[in-house]
Amino acid sequence: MELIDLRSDTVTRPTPEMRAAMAQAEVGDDVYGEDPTVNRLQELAASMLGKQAGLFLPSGTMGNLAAVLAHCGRGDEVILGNRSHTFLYEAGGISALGGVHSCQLPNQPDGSLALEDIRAAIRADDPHQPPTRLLCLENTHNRCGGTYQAPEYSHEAAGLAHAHGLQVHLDGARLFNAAAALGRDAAALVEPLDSVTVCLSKGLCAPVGSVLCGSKQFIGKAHRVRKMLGGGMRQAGILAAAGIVALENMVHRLGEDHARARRLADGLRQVEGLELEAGAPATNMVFLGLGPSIPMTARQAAAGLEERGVLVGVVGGRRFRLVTHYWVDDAGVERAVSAFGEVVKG
Ligand code: TLP
Repeated sequence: MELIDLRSDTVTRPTPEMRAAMAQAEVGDDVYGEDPTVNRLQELAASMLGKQAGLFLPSGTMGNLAAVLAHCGRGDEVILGNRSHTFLYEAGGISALGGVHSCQLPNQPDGSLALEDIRAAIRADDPHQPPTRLLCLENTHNRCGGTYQAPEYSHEAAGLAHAHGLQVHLDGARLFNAAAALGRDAAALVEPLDSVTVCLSKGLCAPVGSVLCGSKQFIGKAHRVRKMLGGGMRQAGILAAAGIVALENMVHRLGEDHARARRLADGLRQVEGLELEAGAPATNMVFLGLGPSIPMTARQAAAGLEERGVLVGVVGGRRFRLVTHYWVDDAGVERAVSAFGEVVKG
C-alpha cells in the first residue's frame, strides 16, 4: 500500500529531474568557494529574492541560527514570535550557541507581530537591559496555520525596526508558498528585510538545504558563522544541483498544493466530529482537532490512520497538522479524507 505522508512537506523526496541534475553536477571544494554549482545556486536564490548575495546551508535551522549570530553578539536581544519556529523548534540554538537573549511576543492569527507590541518591546539605552538588535519574522507562519503576511506588513515592521536601529531577519522557510498565495514575487515580500532564509527541502522537494540571502557584507559575516557551526561543506554542488531545480522548476507549482489543502479541508469538514477552523487553509497546511464526540486521542487516531496508509502530524493531545506537497495527489487527498472518516467512526 502506498503511504500518503501528510506529516510535513519536509518528507518530500527529490524528483527524477533533481536526481539527474545531482548525478551530473559539476563540483569543487565549496570551502574554497570553488563549487560552481553552489555558486550558481547562491546567485540564483539571491537574484530571486532581490538580495546581493546568498549562502547555501545544510538546513533552515542553521540558516536562521547563522543569521541571528551574524546580526547579534552575545547578550544582545532578538524580538521574535512566541509561536515562531526559531523559538519553538530550533533547540534554543540562538541562546545556547550564540548567547542571544530572546523577547517573545504573541504571534497574531496571521503569524505577524503587532507593531505596537514590537514598539513596546524595543529596549531603552540602559545598562540594565540587553540591547535589542534584531526582529525575526516568519512567512509563511508554520504554527499559526501556514498563514502569510503581505508585503505591506513587512514594510511597516521593517520601517519600525530600522527607525530604532534594529535589523530584520525573515524565516522564509516557505516564503515561496506565501508568494504563491499572494500572487506576488518573493522579492516583493522581502524587499525591506535585511536577511531571509528560504528552504529548498520542504515543498520544493530538494533533499537538503536552505539559502540565506542578504547584503554582501552580511553574507560575508554569515559565511564565517557557517564555518564555525560546522556547516562548511565540500563538494556540496551535488546537493545544490537539486536546489537549482527546486528554484527553477518547483516554485511555480506550489499553488497546486494549496488547492489540495483546500480540498482536504473541505473533505475533512464533512467528517462528523472533526473540528476545522472556519475558512480555507491559507497555504499548504491544514490544522484540525478531534471534537468532544470522538473518544480517542490524536495519537490513537494517528495509529488508526497509519494502518490505512495515511501518516499525519500530531501536534497536541487532540490536534493534527496535515501538510500537502508534491507527492500528494488528488487520490491521496481522497484517501486521507476517507481514512479519517473510518477511524473516527471507531
Ligand atoms: N519545520 C518542520 C519541523 O521542524 C516543525 C516542519 O515539519 O514543518 N523554519 C520553519 C518555518 C520550519 O517550518 C522549519 C522546519 C524550519 C525553519 C527548519 O528547517 P530545517 O528542518 O531544514 O532545519
